[in-house]
Amino acid sequence: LIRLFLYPKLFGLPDNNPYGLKVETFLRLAQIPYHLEHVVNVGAAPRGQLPYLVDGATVVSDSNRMIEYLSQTYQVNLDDVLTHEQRTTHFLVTRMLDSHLYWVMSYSRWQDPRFWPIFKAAFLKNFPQVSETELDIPRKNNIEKYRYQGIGRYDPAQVYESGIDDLRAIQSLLGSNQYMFGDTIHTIDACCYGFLANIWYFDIDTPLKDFLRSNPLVTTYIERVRSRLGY
Ligand SMILES: N[C@@H](CCC(=O)N[C@@H](CS)C(=O)NCC(=O)O)C(=O)O
Repeated sequence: LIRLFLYPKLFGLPDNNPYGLKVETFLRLAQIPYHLEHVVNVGAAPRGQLPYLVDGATVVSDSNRMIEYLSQTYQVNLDDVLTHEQRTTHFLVTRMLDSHLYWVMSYSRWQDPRFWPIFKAAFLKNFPQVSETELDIPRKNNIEKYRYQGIGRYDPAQVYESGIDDLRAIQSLLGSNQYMFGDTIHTIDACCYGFLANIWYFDIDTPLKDFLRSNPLVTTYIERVRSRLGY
C-alpha cells in the first residue's frame, strides 16, 4: 500500500498543507488505495520537506512529481483527453499556486499577528504531540523565509492583494464551469482544491477567505470537488 507522509489534519481536511492535500485529493480522485502518515518531523523526508510518498522500494517527493509518478504507475486516465492548451494551463496554474499563493497562505498563518494565534491554537488542539514552544521554531524559521523570499518585506495589505490576484485568475478561468476545464474533473481540480480548501475550510477569516466568500461560483466549485472526496 502506498504510504503518503504529510502534515497534520486541520479543520476537517486530511492535510493543512496545500501540497499534501493536492496529492491526497489526487489519490482519492484516481481511486488509488493509500495510507496516510501524519508527521511534523521532516527529518526522514527527501530534501527535508513534506509531502512525500513511499510505494514499495520507491520514494517520491514533490507534489507534482508524485502526481506524475502515480499517473504513470497506476495508469490514471483523469487527463487523457486534455488539449495541449489545457495542459499548458494546468502547468501555469500549478506554478502560480505552488510558487506564489503558497507563500501568501503560509504568511497568513505563521506571520500575521491577527491570524497566528488562531492557527496555533487549532494546530495544537489537533496535534497535541507538539508543544507550544516547539511550534515557535517553525514560526521563527518561516518568518525568516518570508523575508528572504521577499514577501516579508511588503505591507500585509500588499501581500494579500497579490494572493487575491491569484484567486482572481482562478475565478476567471473557472467562470461558471463545473470544474476548471468544463464539466469533468481533472488533475488541475485536485491541484486547485489543495490550495482553495486550505483557505475556505479554515476557521480563519483572512483576506483570502474574504475574497472567496464574495465569489460564490468559486466556493460552490470547492464544495463540488469536496463532495466527490467522501469526507
Ligand atoms: N515543491 C514541494 C514543496 C513542499 C514544501 O514546500 N514543503 C514545506 C512546507 S509547505 C516543508 O515541508 N518545509 C519544511 C522545512 O522547510 O523545514 C512540493 O510541491 O511538494
